[in-house]
Amino acid sequence: MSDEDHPPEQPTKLTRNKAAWAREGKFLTGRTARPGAERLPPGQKETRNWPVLDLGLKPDIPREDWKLRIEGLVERPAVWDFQALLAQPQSEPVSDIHCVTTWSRYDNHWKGVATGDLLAAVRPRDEARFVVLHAADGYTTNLALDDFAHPDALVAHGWEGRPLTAEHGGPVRLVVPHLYFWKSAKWLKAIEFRGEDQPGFWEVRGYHNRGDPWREQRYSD
Ligand SMILES: Nc1nc2c(c(=O)[nH]1)N[C@H]1C(S)=C(S)[C@@H](COP(=O)(O)O)O[C@H]1N2
Ligand SMILES: [Mo]
Repeated sequence: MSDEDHPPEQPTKLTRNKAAWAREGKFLTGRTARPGAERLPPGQKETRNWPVLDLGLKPDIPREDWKLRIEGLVERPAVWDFQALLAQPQSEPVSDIHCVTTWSRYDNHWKGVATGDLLAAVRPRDEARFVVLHAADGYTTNLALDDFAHPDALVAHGWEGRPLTAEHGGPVRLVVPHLYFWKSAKWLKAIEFRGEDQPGFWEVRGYHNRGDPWREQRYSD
């Protein structure tokens, strides 16, 4: 974790509840499903609205002030402002959200830079195996490089034809739809490429290191 990551010191009610759920295995059904065979992963329910879940700090970052550092084990480290983000190839994937608290939301139309295009721009070195996402509220989450590079994953600034709202992590968040949504860091400020894994905010509080909803990887054992 870099010196700049300062998650809230006082556990909130939500933080305490979610850590307790991890200890108890709340929401686990014991079933598994194959992606493609069923649309809804085990233990999930479809919702039509879009719940807001975060640590409660809600940074308010104007697009003009937003910057993304892309650093660590890459050939071409970069700092992108919003204009630089828009100058990259833009993708508009459609994907489902699966939150570990059991809601799923279908058919989200995103706009942003596919992680594959970001990787082509910064060129991870051979030793890079993991990614840590750093957010403006002090939140962090970790991904294997292969999960970060998933064809549906993107650095998103738009949702349903509009700018991504601040409550959902705007101006810019990560979206990694094939994993539980806690891996999709809101208010993204840095992407760090590493040789060693480094569990993030929820991963050190009992959540699964990978978080595959199809295997119901909600919590670490
Ligand atoms: N920066 C940041 N990103 C975050 C979080 C957070 O607290 N801070 N919470 C995660 C969790 S637990 C979930 S379920 C989703 C919720 O995203 P939403 O509020 O857009 O639904 O954001 C994830 N990304
Ligand atoms: Mo979550």
